[in-house]
Amino acid sequence: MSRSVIQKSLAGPQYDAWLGYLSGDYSRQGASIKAAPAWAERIYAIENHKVISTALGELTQGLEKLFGVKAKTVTAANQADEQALNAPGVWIGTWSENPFVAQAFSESERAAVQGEGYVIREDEEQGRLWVGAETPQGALYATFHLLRELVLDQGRSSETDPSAKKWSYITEQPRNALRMINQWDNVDGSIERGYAGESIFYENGEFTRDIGRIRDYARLLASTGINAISINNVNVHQRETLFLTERFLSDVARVASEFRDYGIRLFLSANYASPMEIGGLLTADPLDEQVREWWNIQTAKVYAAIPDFGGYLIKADSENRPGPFTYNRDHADGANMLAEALRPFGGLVIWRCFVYNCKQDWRDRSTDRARAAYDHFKPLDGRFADNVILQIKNGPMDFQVREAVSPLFGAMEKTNQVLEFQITQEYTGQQRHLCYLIPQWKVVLDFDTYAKGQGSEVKRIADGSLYNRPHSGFAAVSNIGADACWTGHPLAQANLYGYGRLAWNPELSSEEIADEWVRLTFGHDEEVVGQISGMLLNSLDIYENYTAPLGVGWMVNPDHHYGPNVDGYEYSKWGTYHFADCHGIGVDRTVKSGTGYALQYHRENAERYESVETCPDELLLFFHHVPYTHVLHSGKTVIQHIYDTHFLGAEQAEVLAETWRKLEGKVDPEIFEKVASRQEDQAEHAKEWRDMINTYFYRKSGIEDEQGRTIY
Ligand code: GCV
Repeated sequence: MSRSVIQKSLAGPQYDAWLGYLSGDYSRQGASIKAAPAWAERIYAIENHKVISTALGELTQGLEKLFGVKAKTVTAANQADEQALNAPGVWIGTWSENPFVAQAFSESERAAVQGEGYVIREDEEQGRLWVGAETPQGALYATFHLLRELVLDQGRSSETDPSAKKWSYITEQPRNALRMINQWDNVDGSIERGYAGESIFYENGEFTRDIGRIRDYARLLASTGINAISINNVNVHQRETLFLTERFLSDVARVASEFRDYGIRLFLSANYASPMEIGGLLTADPLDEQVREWWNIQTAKVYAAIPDFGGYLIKADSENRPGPFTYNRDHADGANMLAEALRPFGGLVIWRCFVYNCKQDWRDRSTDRARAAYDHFKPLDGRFADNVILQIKNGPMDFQVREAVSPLFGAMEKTNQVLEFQITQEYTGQQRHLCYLIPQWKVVLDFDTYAKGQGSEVKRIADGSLYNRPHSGFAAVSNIGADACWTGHPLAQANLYGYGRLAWNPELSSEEIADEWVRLTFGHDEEVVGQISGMLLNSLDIYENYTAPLGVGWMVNPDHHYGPNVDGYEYSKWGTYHFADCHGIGVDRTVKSGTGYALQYHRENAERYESVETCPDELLLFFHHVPYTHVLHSGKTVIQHIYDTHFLGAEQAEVLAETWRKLEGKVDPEIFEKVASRQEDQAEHAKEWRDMINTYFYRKSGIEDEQGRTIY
């Protein structure tokens, strides 16, 4: 079956995700749809710009789905015939190209929003609404914001809710300049760490012909505020290396054009060894003239095909990928070479800091993977070109359910940085378990690094304000694939949605995002909203409860990373250890007796983590090796904590399944079935986790459970 046939059959609530505008039979339940506002009868978008046309299309479609009204559209093409310039309507445009919109706002209102920011104002009496921005992208984001508020409005009662009609006056400015998605898709159609089917971008070694699905993805992303995407895996294999060449550039350009319509800039992951693998050179030494020239020429070809190309995302000297180390050069040498090639075109190098020795010898107790990124990159602060951005994972290990925050945040004041999250649930249940990740990301964003004293939170480093950096923002690994609901588990859509919303505004709370997403996706039935939001908000704690305890991480099966295996990584070549034996467990990362990692933080945090007395319980085993009888701040011993959380987590997973079952008949039946079957699996799998972990630690420690529950 060809993709376009599949796509037609995909239409429906799962596929619409949060952009259904309450058009499904089930999402209408609980909402008494109000009358369409007077302005909804006509949309004026007279600017000749693709992104403005997109905004016009989105608004027309959204209003029709929500209110059933088909607005008349006034564009440059039919403006002259339009007599009713003073009639009720909505005006969308930019200050410079649309004088009607510009006139509707005062100078100070206009000055208050730049770039992708926007203002919306309604004149209720005249039945008019203005949507204005400095750029077309701003106008598009405003359009999605307006539609979102209109949908949310259907669940608000204007008599009782003072916050009703939040769209009458809106002014917004994104906090982060770069709000990026990374696809880990391979051209053979597979996705590294993908849990939602095959790639929507590629099949059988070629770009897909189903550009419609890519466009639909672009609109989902843009609706949350995403403005950049890299479309291939950071592990760039042989065939993808050719994306920079004539063999694939026209395909890349086709995809770029779909994203461009939605204000999203396209990037490629590039293979550091390209000059050798496809350029016929004998070296990829960043200081070699021929190598530099090769990148200059090849980059110019990319820009000839895609004039607004974003730049290169690079994973180098990491997990066996090539990089400058081969030539005794460092990351700054490598990144700056690419920066030089991209600079004439305004392009960026996004260089990942996920660099560590993946073959640590178990006898070597001083090497610590957690230290690696800081040790490699901190000494290079100030050496990177101004169009290089370092991309730093949220934690120093690898997207575990709980780990410390990367100490690189706050360590490099002269370097552009973006914060990398993982939306795809590699270590957090692979979209078979429910795990709403926003609360995890909030912990990272709100973490105070003390880099410039109190108030130096990670979110202020990510947004560039703490060090006044020209480039900064968020990046995250996508969780979508060709699955009908995009994300395998329908509720995992909330993570994609929430990522975009947080990248736009990191002050939003997990609760606000959950409430928004549930209402947009499922409608306003209060029981549905309450139960699903509750499931989302509890899910991270539940997952943490039955998996690796107290921040130690990694107790998964090596390679595919699904399911419990306490010693999987303890006895493998990868060197990620928990050091559990019959006496105790945990990694000593203190300065006093361990790897010294704790000292990578600024004093306030370094001291807090160094001492077992002040280290927070949830990270105890990340920083300390302690006996099982060690008493936590909670008053429990480590071993009793392990038993209790694992029994509790398995019970809670069962409750998630039960809660969902009660929603039968209240949500779309296909979504219902899909979630129900995943929740059943999760409940079963949580028991397996519980038993494996409890049994392991019972047998190691020989200590009985205080409550005498079954431990094998
Ligand atoms: C794309 C982890 C994952 C790898 C991934 C890597 C990375 O190690 O398991 O699949 O590779 O992170 O972020 O580069």
